[in-house]
Amino acid sequence: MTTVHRTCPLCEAVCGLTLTLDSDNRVTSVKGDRDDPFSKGFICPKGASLGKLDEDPDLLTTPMIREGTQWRTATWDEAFDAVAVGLNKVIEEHGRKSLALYLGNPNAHTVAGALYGGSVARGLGTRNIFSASSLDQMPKHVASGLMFGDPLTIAVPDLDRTDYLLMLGANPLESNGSLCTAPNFPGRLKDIRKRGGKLVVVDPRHTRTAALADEHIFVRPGSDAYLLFGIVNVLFAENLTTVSVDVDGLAAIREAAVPFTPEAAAPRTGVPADVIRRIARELAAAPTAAVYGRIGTCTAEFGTVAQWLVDVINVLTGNLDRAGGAMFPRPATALPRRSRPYRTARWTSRVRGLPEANGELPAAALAEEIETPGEGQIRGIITVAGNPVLSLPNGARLDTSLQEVDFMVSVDRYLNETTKHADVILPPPQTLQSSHYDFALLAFAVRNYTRYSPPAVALGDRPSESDILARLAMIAAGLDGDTAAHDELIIDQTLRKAVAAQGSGVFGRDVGDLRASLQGETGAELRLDMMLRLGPYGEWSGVDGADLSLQKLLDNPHGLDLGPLEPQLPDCLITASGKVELAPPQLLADVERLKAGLTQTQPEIVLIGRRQLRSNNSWMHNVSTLVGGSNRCTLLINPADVERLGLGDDAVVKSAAGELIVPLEPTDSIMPGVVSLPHGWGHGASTQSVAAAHAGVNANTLTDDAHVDALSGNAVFNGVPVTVSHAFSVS
Ligand SMILES: Nc1nc2c(c(=O)[nH]1)N[C@H]1C(S)=C(S)[C@@H](COP(=O)(O)OP(=O)(O)OC[C@H]3O[C@@H](n4cnc5c(=O)[nH]c(N)nc54)[C@H](O)[C@@H]3O)O[C@H]1N2
Ligand SMILES: Nc1nc2c(c(=O)[nH]1)N[C@H]1C(S)=C(S)[C@@H](COP(=O)(O)OP(=O)(O)OC[C@H]3O[C@@H](n4cnc5c(=O)[nH]c(N)nc54)[C@H](O)[C@@H]3O)O[C@H]1N2
Ligand code: SF4
Ligand SMILES: [Mo]
Repeated sequence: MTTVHRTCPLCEAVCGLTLTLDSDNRVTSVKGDRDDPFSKGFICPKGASLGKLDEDPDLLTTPMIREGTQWRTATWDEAFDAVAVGLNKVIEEHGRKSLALYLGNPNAHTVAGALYGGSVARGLGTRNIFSASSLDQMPKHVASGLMFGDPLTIAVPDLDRTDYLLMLGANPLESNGSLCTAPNFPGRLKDIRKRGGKLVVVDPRHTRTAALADEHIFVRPGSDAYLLFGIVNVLFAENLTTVSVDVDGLAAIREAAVPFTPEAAAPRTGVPADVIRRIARELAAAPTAAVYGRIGTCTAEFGTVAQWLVDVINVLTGNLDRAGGAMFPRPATALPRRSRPYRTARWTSRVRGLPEANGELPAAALAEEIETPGEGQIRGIITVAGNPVLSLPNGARLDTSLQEVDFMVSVDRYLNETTKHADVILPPPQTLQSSHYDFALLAFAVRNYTRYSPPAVALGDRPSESDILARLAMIAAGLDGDTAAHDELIIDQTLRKAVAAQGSGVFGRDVGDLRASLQGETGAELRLDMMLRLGPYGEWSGVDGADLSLQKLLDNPHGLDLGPLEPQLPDCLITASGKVELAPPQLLADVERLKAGLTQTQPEIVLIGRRQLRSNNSWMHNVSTLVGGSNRCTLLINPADVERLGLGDDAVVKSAAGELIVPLEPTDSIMPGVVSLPHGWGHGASTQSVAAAHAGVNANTLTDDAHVDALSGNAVFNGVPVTVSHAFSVS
């Protein structure tokens, strides 16, 4: 028996886990790590199933090559050779413009995704870069980029100190939180109330999170921007603003808010005017307060405007960048990022002209870019840790269009709805065979914190996922040789920049000496060590007493608390004015569209999504301990709608994009006129035995790739117009 302590890689809560392994390295128990200073022993059913996940017999353990409709196993050399041949053929025939990359959600959790995802993109040399970000939080990046100058400078609610939390479109009791890294999110919410604070939840559904709150406000899907503008309007009208940071554009935002009186916002949002007024007053009066908006507010028609207004309110109530308000984390690996203010739409997608953001094109444009002939038509695609057939709007269309590509490579654990279209599948090792560091998620943590998990189980003769991606990057770029050279190049470039930067803790030092002192058994570890040392707590930071390094993390396997969030303004701003931009022109321009929507007639029934505690987007439905019970693909619907529409057990749901038959789950917890279907299901044709037995349907048959948030190109999953009618025959 051995005991290992690791970070759970399965969601954004980054819980510490304590696992015991038997002599065959099989997991015999998984518990929350009580000595982790951040998660303090918290664990959820998914983390507890980590061992089951690694033992899933349907996991791929060797590369797979498809020959017609048949799959065969292959050696790693064979598989990489096949990738080189396939990619080069596409490049020769159609050029690099015809290549594409799709990076899925787990890239935000893996070391490989953080350190090598960008290398694959650069190696391909194409603008057809897509990721789950434009199905998720791109509105937050764009709004933050325009307000603060950097799309990764994202303010998170200071959960542990706030007196008042207004939370819109998030359900952390199921999701465990997002763009707000907080293990035991449920406990942290309960603590707000215990210390006499107030929690208000805005959601079209009375969720488990809403049930925990002091107040739940039903809102019409897709209307958060109106509600938030209503609050801004009241703050100005009643002279409740207390701006405590340097801002640009105060007069412009005041002016923009004029049409959005509570009375104007009420019919559109379904929230009574007096409630909007009261929430504005409460936010202004609370000793500290934070507004936090997540998926429900992002994946909507006015996602970017809503995300902007969240932080506008945080500024206007004096809560941006102060304890108990909305604050900017300072992660241990933070290195200087950009020198120029953020811009979007530096290029646009070929077919529909959708804007680039963060160097990516909207994933909602992927299918049309594959289908539409002409120069730049996608002919070769790599997917890494993604299942876009189930996660993209109008996924059914992508399912068809992927059959058209000449060559496809997938880096994935499973043969699934997406990877079945690949020519070559390259499987990453088990989670316990992988090292883990949350490069992305610790930048959104509600406390500054760091933890590293080296592999717990030896890799054997399998490559790590970092090696797989580094190799893909080199093949794509047409480079031969050792992947270690790739890491050395990055280390060299980073160190050169650091020694040349005035004010850096290593200014003027010798790059060779610094390189020689780095520790690590892999290129990824060397790079992590470098980032930790150069970062704000590192031994090369120039800060007295700072001594963070990889070795220190290895010596502290339960992780290290780096203290509560601290004010970061104005140092973290990269805006042209050097101030917080309250009224960026692009956002003001979209307000005109928003205004027009105030009086538009609304569809009778709209679809929203939901997340389920024992599920993880599309890919944890093959673990028997997690499926079944409440974890089912059903359509939540208000009983009044069931009666009004004369529905039975199942119903036909139709949208502009497609149609489905789904089992109904009538419940008072959802607003009349709103139905909810979880995404990630639809495993009917799956070769994964458990998932196929709990197939469900693909919610993204109904969502529409034709509609995106205008500013970010983000997919719209919430507020999709549908009709629901009686299903006559059910097979
Ligand atoms: N209707 C609707 N659709 C949605 C959403 C919604 O709310 N409603 N939410 C959207 C959001 S927020 C997101 S993030 C996307 C997610 O969209 P995707 O990222 O496309 O989908 P996932 O289901 O997360 O797929 C993860 C894939 O990675 C594989 N995998 C798991 N771990 C690893 C690993 O360590 N390495 C590798 N290489 N592969 C791994 C899994 O087998 C799976 O195939 O879905 C979006 N789609
Ligand atoms: N167990 C589990 N955890 C997960 C995931 C999972 O699939 N399962 N997925 C992970 C991923 S990829 C992400 S991005 C995060 C997301 O984390 P969350 O943002 O917390 O996502 P959800 O749980 O879907 O909660 C979104 C809520 O928004 C509500 N909503 C829908 N439309 C609207 C609207 O127009 N306005 C408002 N105000 N509310 C609306 C929905 O009813 C729902 O309760 O969760 C992550 N964690
Ligand atoms: S909450 Fe998230 S990080 Fe924590 S154990 Fe569950 S899946 Fe893992
Ligand atoms: Mo997500």
